[in-house]
Amino acid sequence: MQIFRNPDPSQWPALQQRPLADSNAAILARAGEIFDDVASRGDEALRQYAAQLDGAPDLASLRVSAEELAAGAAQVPAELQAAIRQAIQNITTFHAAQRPAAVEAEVETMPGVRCWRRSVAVPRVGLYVPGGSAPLFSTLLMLGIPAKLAGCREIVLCTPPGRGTGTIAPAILFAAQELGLTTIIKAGGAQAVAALTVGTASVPAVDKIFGPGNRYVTAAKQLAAQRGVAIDMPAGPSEVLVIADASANPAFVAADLLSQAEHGPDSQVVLLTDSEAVLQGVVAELERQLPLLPRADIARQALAESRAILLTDVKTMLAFSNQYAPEHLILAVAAPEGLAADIYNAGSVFMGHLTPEAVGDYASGTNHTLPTGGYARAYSGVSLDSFYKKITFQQLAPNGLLALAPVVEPMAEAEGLRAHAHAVALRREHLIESKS
Ligand code: HSO
Ligand code: ZN
Repeated sequence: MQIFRNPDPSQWPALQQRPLADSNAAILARAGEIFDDVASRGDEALRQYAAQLDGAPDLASLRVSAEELAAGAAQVPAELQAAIRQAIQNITTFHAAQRPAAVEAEVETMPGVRCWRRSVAVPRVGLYVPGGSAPLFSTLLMLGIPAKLAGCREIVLCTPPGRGTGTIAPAILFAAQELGLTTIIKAGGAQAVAALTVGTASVPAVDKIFGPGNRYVTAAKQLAAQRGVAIDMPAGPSEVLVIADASANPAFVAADLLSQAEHGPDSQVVLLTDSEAVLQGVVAELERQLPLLPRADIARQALAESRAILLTDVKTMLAFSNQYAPEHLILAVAAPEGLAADIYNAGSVFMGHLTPEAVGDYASGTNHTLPTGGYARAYSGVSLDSFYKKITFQQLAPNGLLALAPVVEPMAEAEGLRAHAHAVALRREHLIESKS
């Protein structure tokens, strides 16, 4: 880690820089080519990319069959099955508590003018779950559970076929089976996002696309958004910021930093502490724990770009953190409850010494699809809300129309929109005539 001691606030922005995503233009251009190809050749293009990019030639079908789903799911060891079931239960419990009222309280804005709002599930959603070196079946839980709870009519899961095998990781299939997802497509990368956007013979088009992915997936989601398909949020490399006071356990803090670092070489890890002893303890623990990890190479690259910063006190650390707006914020302090109210930029917060980020990544109940890259300044993580939209309704009684006419008519005239004024005036006159 790079170490800084009491940097002047004028230096903070430089210390808060995320690793730069290089050559976004080239990636966007390539994603655009793939997009157009899938739009014109459909399934044929998906098969070709599966062979070319995923190393999965000769896919019998792009869809996972019911037999394949059952057989794959059955391969998951009993202990992991039980763990996944418990995680599903916790995530379901937390997200079910977010259920909005189907119809919100009706409001009478003026006598005879009633307005209300309904929460309606996004009808068709696409869930993207990355494969690759570590198939993150936990991400399927984080997306699939709220999609099911919201009552989306069609849920399409896309995940890349395995290299050489063309199969999907058993844990992903087991999670899909537990959630009752049946439309599972063997497609990854930009081509999967393109297929969800335009639709192919095997892949239904959807209204909103969720899920993390590599830079091609992220670029393709931008292209999907340009074509009118909604996306969950702009995605970037994962990140954690830890605030540690003198009460922190350096081994715990190092383990938390490493759990972020092992995600990818571009993961961002930031340690803030007001204790020189904790700073040195964490650095020593990182050196001890790092070589023990199977993904040590990845974690080492991420750590090389990461920062440990000594600051004077908790208030200063919080100010730094709010400016940085971390995806994950761990409060490794004696009394985290006192700090919660002062946090205004963060994706998800982990309170106290016994609450590692890893529990939220898998099973505490909160969602792990969170805003990165500073987007926590204005975006929330995925939640049940992400799978709903709100439709507003209004209905006027005669007295309502008569009350609104003298409001709307002059406004419409002032905007030069005579037809608007007329639509109200006609009804007003009709009411007055029918009364007399
Ligand atoms: N920390 C990741 C989520 C994850 N961790 C999945 C383990 N598996 C982004 O929030
Ligand atoms: Zn994680």
